[in-house]
Amino acid sequence: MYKLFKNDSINNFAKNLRILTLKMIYHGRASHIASIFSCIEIISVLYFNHMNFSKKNYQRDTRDKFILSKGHAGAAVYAALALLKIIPIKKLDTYYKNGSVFSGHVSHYKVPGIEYSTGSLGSGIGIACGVALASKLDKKKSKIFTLVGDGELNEGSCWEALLFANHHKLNNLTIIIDRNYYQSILTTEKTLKLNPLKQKIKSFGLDVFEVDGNDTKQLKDCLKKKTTTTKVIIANTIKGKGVSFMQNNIKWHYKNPDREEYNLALKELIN
Ligand SMILES: Cc1ncc(C[n+]2csc(CCOP(=O)(O)OP(=O)(O)O)c2C)c(N)n1
Repeated sequence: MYKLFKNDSINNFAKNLRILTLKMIYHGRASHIASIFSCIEIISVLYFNHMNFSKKNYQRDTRDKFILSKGHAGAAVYAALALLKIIPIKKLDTYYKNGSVFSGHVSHYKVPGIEYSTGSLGSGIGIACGVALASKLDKKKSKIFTLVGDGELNEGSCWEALLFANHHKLNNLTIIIDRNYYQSILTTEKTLKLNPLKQKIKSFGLDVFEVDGNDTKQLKDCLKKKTTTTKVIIANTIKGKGVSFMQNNIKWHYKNPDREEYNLALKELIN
């Protein structure tokens, strides 16, 4: 049923993630396809390349941990876990359906490989800080990663977490901001201005980098950099990336594709 690319490179992993998540969203009659497409390269680099996380070690204490703070993009993480063979790919067919464990906002309940349930924006980043501090106190080698939406930064709890991260010099923590400049119904700058974002976060003492967040090479190189405090990566992305009519078109935050839109999108992703 799932005709996919050979899973032998980050770029193919990313292509497969877009195809799988499009199918999940379409068949589940769910939302947030543009939010998912925005961060596909970020999720791909983390799971395919950077994190010490695999089918072999995902239950071990030494694994790296990923907490999706923008929980509405959960389909991308479920699909990544399926590509890593941690969950059966066929099970993705139940996504967002009654009785399924694969809810629209990411959930760890009965889903192996998911660290924490999120969806209430502004919560995952603080949780990631706590996990990183605990890991440091326990002298564990695990690295902790969290992915936050830019609109999510409207939540004050995110800024409290940034203060906490630098106070404890959590250099085992990387915070990636999916900077696509959109939130649910407007741009971030029209809703609650964030710019100059880099300077704001720098002023908290954190090590801030800016990359093209849809470029796997730039993400890989940036993730490798060593820092003495928490690393924050502002990943400039395109909301809806990969499907021409969804890119930077805010209606795709919530809209579910109809059959014609689904077929058009799939055609673009397969070619
Ligand atoms: C506390 C809270 N308020 C509102 C929502 C509803 N909501 C879901 S996604 C979203 C917009 C998020 O925008 P952003 O963080 O920029 O993520 P994007 O989808 O653009 O990647 C909102 C308001 C929520 N999930 N949690």
